[in-house]
Amino acid sequence: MIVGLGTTGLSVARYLAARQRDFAVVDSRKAPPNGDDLKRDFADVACHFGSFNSDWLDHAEQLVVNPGIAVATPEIQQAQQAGAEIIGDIELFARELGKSKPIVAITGSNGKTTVTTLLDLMAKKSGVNVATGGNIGTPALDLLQDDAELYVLELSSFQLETTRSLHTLAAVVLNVSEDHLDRYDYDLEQYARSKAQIYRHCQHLVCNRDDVWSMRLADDASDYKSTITFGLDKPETGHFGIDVKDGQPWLVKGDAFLLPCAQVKLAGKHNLSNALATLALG
Ligand code: UMA
Repeated sequence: MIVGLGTTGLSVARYLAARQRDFAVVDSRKAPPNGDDLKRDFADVACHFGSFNSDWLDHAEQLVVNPGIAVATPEIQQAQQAGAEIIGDIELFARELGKSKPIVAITGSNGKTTVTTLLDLMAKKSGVNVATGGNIGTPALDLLQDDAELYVLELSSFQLETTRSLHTLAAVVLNVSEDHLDRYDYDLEQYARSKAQIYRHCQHLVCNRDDVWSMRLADDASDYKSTITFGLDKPETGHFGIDVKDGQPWLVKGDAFLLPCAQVKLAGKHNLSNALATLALG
């Protein structure tokens, strides 16, 4: 059962249809975004618009919930109690790819689109056939058509809430600040913990020395190969930061000087941090 259409729900419909899986769609809006596309491309698929049809949800085996809909929604909770598995589109993506391709995942309250875009450009400049999407625009499942060498995903806390099996080569929680707290009972800890999912099956954790939550969530992770940190101070060997040469600040890795900060074309200290995060992921 696809719960909530939008761009995500439509990508899930395409994915399931391509694999000859049976599905239906519910959306609590009478005229949901992409409703016409669904009816045009999947004329035979059962859909119910205007409410979360509990009759349908309670009989579903699996709900693929749109990130715009809280899992705490009573009808979804009731379906879970009736035995339905609750997942999201990123979980389907993760189950499809398994460990077959390298995936880099990026989350954080601020800067995730910048870091995702920079990493995408960095991979392209290096000649890597990269597919980039997720919260940034192209829904993750649509990226599978590209058969890329590398997948780069921007993930929101909403997407991470319904993801359990994503195996990443590298992942980062850039920072955690008060955002979207209405979906987390105004509890920062609960919001931060949803982001920690990104480190669950990650080989190389990247975390931000200047952000308490990023460091704490990485500390709590288990089963990984390495941790690489970034921050705006002078780093230890193997980590990323800023050091001074001839009176000028540079982006550095350990004691290797990489690029004068003045040459970073994005303005602001936060973008030096974003550039360092990208280098660490790269
Ligand atoms: N719906 C219901 N009942 C509800 C709420 C929503 O039925 O109570 C339905 C709506 O009618 C709609 C669907 O659920 O059909 C939700 O549509 P949407 O536009 O919110 O979602 P999508 O188009 O699928 O877009 C989502 C992300 N949106 C959210 O997480 C809110 C997009 O991130 C993302 O680009 C897209 O998937 C592809 O992966 C946008 C965003 O604002 C940019 N993200 C937040 C952020 O960056 O802060 C998290």
